[in-house]
Amino acid sequence: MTHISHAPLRVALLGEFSAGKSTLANLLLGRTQSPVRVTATQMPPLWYTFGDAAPLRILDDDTEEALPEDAAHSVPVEGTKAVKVASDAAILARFDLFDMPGSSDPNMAPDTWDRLMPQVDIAIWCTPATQAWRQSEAALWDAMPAALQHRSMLLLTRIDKVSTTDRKRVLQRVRSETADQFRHVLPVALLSAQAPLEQCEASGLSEVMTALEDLCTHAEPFKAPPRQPDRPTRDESAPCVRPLITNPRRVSTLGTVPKHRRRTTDANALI
Ligand SMILES: Nc1nc2c(ncn2[C@@H]2O[C@H](COP(=O)(O)OP(=O)(O)O)[C@@H](O)[C@H]2O)c(=O)[nH]1
Ligand SMILES: [Mg+2]
Repeated sequence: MTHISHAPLRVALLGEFSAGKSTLANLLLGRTQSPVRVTATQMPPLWYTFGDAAPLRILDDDTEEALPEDAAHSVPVEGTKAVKVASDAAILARFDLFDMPGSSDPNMAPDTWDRLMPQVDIAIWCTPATQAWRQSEAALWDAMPAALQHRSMLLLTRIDKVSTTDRKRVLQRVRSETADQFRHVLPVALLSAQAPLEQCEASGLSEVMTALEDLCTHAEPFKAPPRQPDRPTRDESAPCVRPLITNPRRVSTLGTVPKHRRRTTDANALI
């Protein structure tokens, strides 16, 4: 029996289809492990954890099935709670990472989120800046426990697709609408983050990493995690004191979200 509850911290990437979750997962992992897709596809949650074990399919009843090395991305969604992929990516020494299916994905089993969300310590919600924070997203996030909301951040991805003049406006609107529901609300251009250094500087990823560090520092795991004998290399005694990235390009002080709260409908959610 496997319970997805043993990691010191569990970070979930949430949001609707094509919001940039898998792109961000790959940036955090420092390698392409999550499939980045332009069309809707059925994917169970991908659970990245530190180690070198073979991939596992975690079934709905928590039993495990070993998978061939190359089969992690071709597992049927039906009956699958998550696919657990071990990796030696540095970031996984700090937390386990869940690349979740899109919240709007009609192929996603309705209880996929219900089963995993209670075991998530930190959420990073990705919303495309071009149609940021739709009513469907707000409704889902409203239903999340306040404790999780306060340990989470909202990323306005695809900020590169918004004109410079509109960026401030969309950021202000979303910060206002989500007041007190996220600890950080930040814009990011995830594709630029893969580009040469000058564009990386402008991508916003450095601020995202600083905010993630802050979330890790302030987040206490929901449940005291028992030590896992099969994971001896993770420093579980001090999971949040080392920097998330060894060479952050820029560190900034993050503003607080405004107290005022306003809600718009999908119709006027565009910038
Ligand atoms: N221009 C731009 N494209 C992005 C950004 N983030 C993701 N994309 C693209 O959006 C598409 C969907 O990304 P993906 O990570 O698969 O989204 P997911 O469905 O949320 O996992 C891919 O073609 C990405 O290259 C961004 O910040 N800017
Ligand atoms: Mg994806």
